[in-house]
Amino acid sequence: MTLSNRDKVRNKNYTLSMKKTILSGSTVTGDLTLGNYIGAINNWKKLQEDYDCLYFLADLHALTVEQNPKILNQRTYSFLAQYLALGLDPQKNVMFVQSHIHEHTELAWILTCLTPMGYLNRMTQFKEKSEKHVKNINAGLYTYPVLMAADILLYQADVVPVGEDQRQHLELCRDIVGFFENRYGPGCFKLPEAYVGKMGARIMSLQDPEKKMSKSDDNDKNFVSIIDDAKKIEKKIKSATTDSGTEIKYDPENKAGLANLMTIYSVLSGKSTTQLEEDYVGKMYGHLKVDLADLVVETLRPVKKNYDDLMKNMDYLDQVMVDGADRAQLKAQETLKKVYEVTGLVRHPKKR
Ligand code: ATP
Ligand code: LTN
Repeated sequence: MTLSNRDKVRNKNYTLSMKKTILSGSTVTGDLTLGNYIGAINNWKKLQEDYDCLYFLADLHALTVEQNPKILNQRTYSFLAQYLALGLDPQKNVMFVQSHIHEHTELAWILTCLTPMGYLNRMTQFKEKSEKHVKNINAGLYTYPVLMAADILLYQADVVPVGEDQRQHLELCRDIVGFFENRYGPGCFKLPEAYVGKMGARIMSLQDPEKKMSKSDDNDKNFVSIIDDAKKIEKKIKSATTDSGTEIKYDPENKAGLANLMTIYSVLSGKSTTQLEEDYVGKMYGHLKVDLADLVVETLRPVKKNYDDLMKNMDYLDQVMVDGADRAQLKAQETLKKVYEVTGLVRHPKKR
């Protein structure tokens, strides 16, 4: 499969589009979970109709924790197939792999030199990840949000749809624009806004509803991966931790586990949590779990089928990567050129 002529024309006009630009990505670790789907990719899908969207695979960010090289390589293809299987359209969106665009790391370095360590010290994700990976607290884990800022600023993104956990990184990105402009003046970057969905911005772990569902969790009972088989999904949802009460009521403070299941149910079914409370009057938690398991299995069944088909077509995945990288790089080069000019770095004479 290749891109249509219509799309090639669109690519050419890419930088002339009047639409706002959306950019987001996901670290290439584990497999995408219901949390990633509900908190992020479901929103990306809705936005692809009305914005110029760039969705990428953050493989460089994955290196901040130890990776098996062979698995990282395979997982990058698997992630692209998961994005596509979830309904992201490579004709409507620019989909690419972060490490294919060297401008990300170049801009990240320039921004690193402007970012005070005090700001990085405040990042809660760094604190959490360094507690989890005590034997590998590397400088990349620390400067992770600066690379993330470079990802966003290179493409002049207006809006960045993320889950709640990334809001702090977005705020830092906006601060970094300020540091840059104080030193070099305005004109290189847009100030991006975070877009955090109203519902499901923080899906919690199934066994420990006090912490967020995370795809790199060591205990796989804590998450449902979007490519888990039906049996696994049923088992994980039915064994999710809930309190010892019986009334089905949406109460995140006192019934965190149940509220989490109801949030998942609500987003996937389109019913409000109040509607769910009414539907389940007089019923037990077990009833809700059985229905939710069915809903999740049915929602993910076509995703898994698409995913399996895509993984048999590596040439197509390569093609999507190449097209995405070509389109992304045009924009990235434009921004980096401006940055080189204002910072006083001499552009390679043949690349001016
Ligand atoms: P890791 O375990 O490797 O840190 P993760 O599951 O936290 O991975 P990311 O790659 O960091 O996932 O995030 C991809 C996107 O999914 C981000 O926009 C993030 O905010 C969102 N996201 C991640 N976890 C959740 C969650 N539990 N609920 C809602 N959104 C989430
Ligand atoms: N850190 C993000 C992944 C990510 C990202 C980005 C998201 C890397 N670069 C730029 C939005 C914009 C995460 O979700 N863990």
